[in-house]
Amino acid sequence: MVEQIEETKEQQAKRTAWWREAKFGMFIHWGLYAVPAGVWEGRMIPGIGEWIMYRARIPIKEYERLAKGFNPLKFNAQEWVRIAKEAGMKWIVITAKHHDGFCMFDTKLTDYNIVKATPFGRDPLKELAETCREEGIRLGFYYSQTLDWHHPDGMGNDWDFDPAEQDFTKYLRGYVKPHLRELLTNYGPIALIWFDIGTPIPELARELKELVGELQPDTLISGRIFSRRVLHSLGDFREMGDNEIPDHVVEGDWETPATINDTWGFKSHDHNWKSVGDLIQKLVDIVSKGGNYLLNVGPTAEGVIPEPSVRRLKEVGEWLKVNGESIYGTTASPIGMPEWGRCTAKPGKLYLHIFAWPWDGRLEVSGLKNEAKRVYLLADPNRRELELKREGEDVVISVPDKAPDPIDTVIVLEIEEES
Ligand code: JFZ
Repeated sequence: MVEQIEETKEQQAKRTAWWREAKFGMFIHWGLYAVPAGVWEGRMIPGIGEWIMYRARIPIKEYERLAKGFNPLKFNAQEWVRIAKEAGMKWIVITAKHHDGFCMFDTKLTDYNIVKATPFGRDPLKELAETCREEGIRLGFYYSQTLDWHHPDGMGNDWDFDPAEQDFTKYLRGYVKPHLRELLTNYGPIALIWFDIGTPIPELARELKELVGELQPDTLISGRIFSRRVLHSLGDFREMGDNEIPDHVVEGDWETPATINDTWGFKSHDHNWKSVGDLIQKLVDIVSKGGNYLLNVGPTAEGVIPEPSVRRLKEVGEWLKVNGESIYGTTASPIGMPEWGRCTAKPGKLYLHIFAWPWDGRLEVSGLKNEAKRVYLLADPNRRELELKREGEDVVISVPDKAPDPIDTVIVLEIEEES
């Protein structure tokens, strides 16, 4: 075998550059689980929608029947990509195969796929890949490499199979790897593979990484390729727990995958939508700590992104149209987490994100190491200067009485650059 030449830090940084700048992406969990949408035999099944097969211990033979009723005629790749773009999202990650084992793409390895097993008969990933390319948005595939409740040698299904008789290595080498070959050959350039639930065997995880590198050297790999304890040592970025936002600045490349209600895969009775304010502040919070926000939508079995999600994403996008400069391409806060909100940075500029507007017109900024030069509201096209003065260790900015944007008003503070 040819010796693997380890990538240098610079090479890795080059591959990751777009992702570091992009900050806000769309996760899409879409599969057969959208058909029962959280309800099985008249019972509401607790937990996340895409886990229904597991939670209700649905036998393979019964779950398979869902495919016959899966005909998402309202699926429209252009529409989905438009929703992502209008939200200000820069990349999309969609489930190619989730834990239920159903393939949302055309594959020669199993007939248990959307083209062969459903009346729909189309390959939505192909349509999405083409549209993304036309629209200049990057596309990545989620692929469940460890759990597969449908494959006799995949992990996790102990109600149809006897785990003692399973051969995981055979599954990974004979099924997962050929799948990746298809996904990284038939769909053009793929921005990233979002592996999930760490492969328990390091050697096999390494084989997956090598295969991806061989097929598409620029493709990024999520931190969940390998067990969580060693974090992202094999992936290109670290994956936080679902919806987990760290409480301080975290060095290195990382991402928070997050739900917009309480499920990933569509559930008909989950109406616990996060508010627009919450979504914007979460995005800012994550970016101020150095991370990316991968926010999920769960389309229905008809192929529609639920309207409450669409509406919220549109409003986040409107905020980003005005305030995007303070998000895209920024780095983490150099002044920690101020009481009034959050901070993001670019060379020579701090973006002060005010969540809690000062009642007395005085915004105090502590911990500044560089000299403050001038200050203005990001939303002000005329960039009228606000008054700025030094008070001991702090800088005090005179701000209007009322918050121009009660969710997050961004103030730009220009600072002396370190030479
Ligand atoms: C996984 C999946 O099981 C789930 O269905 C969904 O796709 C989500 C995005 O990822 O769930 C996880 C995996 C890892 C952690 C939490 C949930 N973790 O490391 O905290």
